[in-house]
Amino acid sequence: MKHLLLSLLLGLMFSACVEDSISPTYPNTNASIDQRSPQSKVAVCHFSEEYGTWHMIMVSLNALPAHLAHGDAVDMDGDGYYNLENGCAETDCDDSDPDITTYAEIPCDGIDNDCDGYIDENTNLALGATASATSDWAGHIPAFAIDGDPATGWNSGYHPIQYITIDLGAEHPISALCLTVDQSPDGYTKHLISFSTDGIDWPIVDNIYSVTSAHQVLTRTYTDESARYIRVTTIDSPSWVAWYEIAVY
Ligand SMILES: [Ca+2]
Ligand SMILES: [Ca+2]
Ligand SMILES: [Ca+2]
Ligand SMILES: [Ca+2]
Repeated sequence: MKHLLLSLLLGLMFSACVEDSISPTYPNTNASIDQRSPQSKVAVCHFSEEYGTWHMIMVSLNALPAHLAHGDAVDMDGDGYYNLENGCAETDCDDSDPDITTYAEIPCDGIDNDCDGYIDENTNLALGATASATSDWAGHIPAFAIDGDPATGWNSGYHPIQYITIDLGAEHPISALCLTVDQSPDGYTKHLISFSTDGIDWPIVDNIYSVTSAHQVLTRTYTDESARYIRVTTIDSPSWVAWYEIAVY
C-alpha cells in the first residue's frame, strides 16, 4: 500500500512537471509568488528533456516545487525576470527583490538595482554644472544644491514663489532627477519642473504635488526628454524654498 501511495505521489509530481496548460501570453502579475493564493497559476519556463528546448507554460502554484526541482525557471519576485538562465526570459540578478534586476540602475534609491556591485553609479550631470536662483540666504548659495553633498544646500530665504535653475552647459538627454528636500516645517508642497534647450522657453515637463519632509528624496524619471537648463519652481510650501541637492541623470 505504501509503495502504491509513493508511486502515485511520484506519478503526480512527474505529471505536474510536464505541464498544466499552455498560455499564449505570460502575464507578469507584479506580485511576488509568496503573496499569491495557492490556487493561482504561475508562468514557468519549462525545460523539455525530450527535445532539449525551453518553452513557457502555466502551472498551478502547488505544482511549482516539482518544476523548480526539475530545473525549470520562474520569476519568484514578480518583476518579469527569471531566477536562473533559461530560454524564455532574461535572468534576474536577485530574484528575491523586485527592485533589483539586471535591467537598469535606478538612480538615487540607495540600491544596486543591476547587481554590478555599485550603488547608484549613474553619472550626475549636475556635478560641474552651474546654478542660479531667484535669491539666496546667509551663504546658502545655489551651487550648494548641485555639489553632490546632501549636507549642504541652497536656501532662498523666502516663501514661494522661488526657483533654482541648473545650466548643464550643453544639451543632454535627461532620464531622471533626484531632488533632496530641505524644508521646515514639513508639509504640502507644489513644484514645477521645466526643461529648456535655449534658456528662453521654459516648458513645464513635470510637477510634484505632495506632502514632503526634510531630507526626503523625490525621484522623477523621464523618457525622450533633453535639456540644457533645468528649472525647479516652487509655487507652494509652508517653508522657505530650499533644496539640499538636485541630481540630474
Ligand atoms: Ca524576478
Ligand atoms: Ca539604484
Ligand atoms: Ca549598480
Ligand atoms: Ca548639496
